[in-house]
Amino acid sequence: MNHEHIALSDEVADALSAGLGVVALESTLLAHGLPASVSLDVAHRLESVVRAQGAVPATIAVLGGRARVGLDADQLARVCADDAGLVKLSRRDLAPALALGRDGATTVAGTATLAAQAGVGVFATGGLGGVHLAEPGAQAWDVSADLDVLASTPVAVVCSGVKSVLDIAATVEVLETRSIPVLGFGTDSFPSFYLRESAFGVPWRVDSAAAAAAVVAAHRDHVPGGSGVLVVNPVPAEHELDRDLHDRLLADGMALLRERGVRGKDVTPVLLDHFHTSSGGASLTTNIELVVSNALVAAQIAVELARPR
Ligand code: PSU
Ligand code: MN
Repeated sequence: MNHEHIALSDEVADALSAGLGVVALESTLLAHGLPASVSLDVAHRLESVVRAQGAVPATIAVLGGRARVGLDADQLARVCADDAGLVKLSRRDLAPALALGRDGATTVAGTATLAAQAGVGVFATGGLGGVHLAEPGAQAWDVSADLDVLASTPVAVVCSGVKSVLDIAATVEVLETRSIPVLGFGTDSFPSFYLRESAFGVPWRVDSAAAAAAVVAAHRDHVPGGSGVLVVNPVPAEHELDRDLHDRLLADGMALLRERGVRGKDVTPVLLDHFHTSSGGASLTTNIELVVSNALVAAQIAVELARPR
């Protein structure tokens, strides 16, 4: 496989050759997960949080059929523009977007794929995709490609668990079957994005970035298979969504999906938009703050991994 389809920014290329910590950031959460009114500000905040820890941010997107790892100001603005019309790119969409010269925002699956190819081993996002809830008694077929990609891509992903709109029990089982280490970052509970906890525990807990980095390095060096590692970091307590509001939004959101017959890659953006508009912005603050917190933790882990050991 050649990697000529990937263009690294000078800053990211220099950081990688100097062995500095680099953190991949995804573009789907900017282009499809947040309203355009805030996404460029969030993009800048994420990059500055990473820099403040001494790491280099590498926001990833496909622009004009070229995979970009590290975006300049114009490219970042293009990803966040209201009328950008970027396609949501999972791993399966990369080849069409590259070959057909399209613009697209990469999901966890798409971003992790390109990050690993570029040699970036740490990645921050909001919530990992997972197994969606099925109708009672039915088999759930909407399983995010994020899970399969993480099972076969050597990247450490820092996220706030999976969105509470998913079937968390099923998602946790798939993570176990696919042999993906899950590390609770200062928590014993698997977080559910808007909420710090879920009904499910984590198999391992770490209480520092150094401990998380040691596990990531041990997994990479000693466990065959090339899978990723999931570091789950709960939203800061002061930004957790009110539980009753959350439960109401979730019930309404599921009804909305059924009514409108929403399917496939539209499910997650439609649900997030419903949460953000129906909560009067409360869930938006939660979403932004959890992503910022994950970028901070990812940067600390990347810096630890870059230390000579
Ligand atoms: N985290 C957020 N907002 C988002 C996402 C994560 O705070 O929009 C995106 C990620 O790109 C993730 C995607 O890969 O949601 C999951 O989409 P799906 O369920 O269609 O696989
Ligand atoms: Mn899906």
